[in-house]
Amino acid sequence: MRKNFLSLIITLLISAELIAQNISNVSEEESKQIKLVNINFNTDNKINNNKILNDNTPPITNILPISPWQTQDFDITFYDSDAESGIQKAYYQVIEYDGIDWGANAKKGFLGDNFDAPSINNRWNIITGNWTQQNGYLTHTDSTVYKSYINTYLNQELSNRYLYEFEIRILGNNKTDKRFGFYFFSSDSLLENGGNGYFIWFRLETNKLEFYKVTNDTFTKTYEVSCTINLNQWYNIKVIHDRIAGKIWVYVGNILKGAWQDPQPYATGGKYISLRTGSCAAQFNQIKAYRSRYDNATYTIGVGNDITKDLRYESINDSTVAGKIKSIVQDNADNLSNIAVCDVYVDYTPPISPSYVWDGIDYDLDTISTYPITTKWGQAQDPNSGIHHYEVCLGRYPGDNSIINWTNVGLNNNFAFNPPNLTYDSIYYISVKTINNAGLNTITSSDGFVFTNPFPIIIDFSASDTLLPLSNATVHFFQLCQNVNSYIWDFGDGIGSLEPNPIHTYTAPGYYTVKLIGCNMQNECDSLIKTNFIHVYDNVGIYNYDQQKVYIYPNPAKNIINIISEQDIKEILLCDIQGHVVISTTNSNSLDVTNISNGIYQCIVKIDNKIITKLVIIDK
Ligand SMILES: [Ca+2]
Ligand SMILES: [Ca+2]
Ligand SMILES: [Ca+2]
Ligand SMILES: [Ca+2]
Repeated sequence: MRKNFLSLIITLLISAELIAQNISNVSEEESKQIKLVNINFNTDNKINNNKILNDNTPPITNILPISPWQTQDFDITFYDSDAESGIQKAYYQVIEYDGIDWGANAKKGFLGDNFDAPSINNRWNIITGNWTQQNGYLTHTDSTVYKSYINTYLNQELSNRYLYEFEIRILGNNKTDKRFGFYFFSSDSLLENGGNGYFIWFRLETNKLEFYKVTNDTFTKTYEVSCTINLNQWYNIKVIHDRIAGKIWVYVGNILKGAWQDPQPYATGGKYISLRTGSCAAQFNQIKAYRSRYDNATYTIGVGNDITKDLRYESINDSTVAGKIKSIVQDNADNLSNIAVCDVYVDYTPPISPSYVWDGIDYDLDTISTYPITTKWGQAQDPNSGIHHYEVCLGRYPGDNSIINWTNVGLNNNFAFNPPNLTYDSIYYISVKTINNAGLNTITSSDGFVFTNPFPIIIDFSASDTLLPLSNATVHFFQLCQNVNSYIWDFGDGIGSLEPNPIHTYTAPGYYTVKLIGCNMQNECDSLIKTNFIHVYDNVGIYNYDQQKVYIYPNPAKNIINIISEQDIKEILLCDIQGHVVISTTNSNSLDVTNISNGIYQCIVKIDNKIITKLVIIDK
């Protein structure tokens, strides 16, 4: 027995290879599967006389679990097995939930409608009859309509086989003239019989299941078998169509009722399917279309807002599936498996940013000078998968994590950084990464803050006098710094000091630029330069100034000596070295020395009850 079976299989494989080579329009994707199909078709009797006849055990299909959330195209792996006759064909379906209704991407060869929405989905074209959708069913309500039908687009050329499934209940009291049908692989949506294609037809009155082929909208009955359909009873109908081999299988309640093979199949042109009733009211539920696939294979499921994708919609919240992948397989004895289902949650959009990210905990700061660096941000949202956690970092530009790396803070909305020493007067940014439950993230940054020294170095200084006679050119310098504790003075004459408040005596007339460098405990320093800050003049000099703030200029003088005082000048006397008055004036601010000969004179200025004496040089 075993030997016979093995030799049979070898014979089959050889003949199958020859047959497969002769088939045109075999899709690349499933050419391997076509060989198996032909083994089955060409050896039905032989196989039925052998082991496969005894296979009444359904095959098994499973879908390998996937991660809960999908954000992009992903792979799904099917495990299929049949211990008796082996897998003949495997099928899968991808359906999607748009937030209102379940459906599928018909361009990808999938169909799914549970008829649960409040009204008929616009994927359906009502051609004739009175169709409505209520109580979770698509219903044809009028038993007086002789022909009613509704159709929808479905790309039926992507896989070699399609498996169509729907549930139906015929309503009524008698079977007279009552019938229903299913059209598939139709080339035309408007022609009454679909142009080119196939259909099956159940006649309740005669208890027949009929197979038809349609050519140029003219149908021909090709095959029929007995099949009893009771009134007011739900039936599950499955139709498998192999567009390459031309074979059609019809199951009622998972029992194969009949099969027929078109010797000249339409391999292409399948664009529509249609549900039909004749002279009956009927309820339809859960229509589906599966595509064939390799068994025990991995397939990529497309995810995204694009017509080329299988799953185009995102989950409407974190507990609602966006799609389902289903699998069903057929063994070589035409037993069908149970349907395996895999739920898919979809989120392909990153979270919506927090409304704010603050530098600071109570409001946004633009300068910060103390540690820790705190931050707070608004609640982020993801309408699909929800927020999983936040991460925060500190860096030199938005999104940069070079100062403090991304830190997971769970669902907290605030954080405090204790960074290593930040550089004073540099700008820093806090960034928050919001990660949704699907793993997508959005990075939102603060508008930055400048880190400033809490104890800034400020350099300033003054001097006891800045205009001094050479004979008494001793200056007491005073530091006016803040946050400085060491000093480096440069008096501008090549001499310096480390004293905070040094006293320095200049030894030559001139203008001196004074510089002070101040440093803090961290040896951070700043400096201030006052150019020509100290003026030391020669004693016989030039320009005089006393405690009463009396100025005499120019000095030396040629024609006029001017005296400036904040108080009224009563009298000015000019005396020679011997003390003789050579010229005088009253109630005037100037003295005419045009006629005075060159020399050194004493100028005596009387202000109120005070007398101020200055040396003046007349030099013409
Ligand atoms: Ca089996
Ligand atoms: Ca339903
Ligand atoms: Ca999202
Ligand atoms: Ca800020």
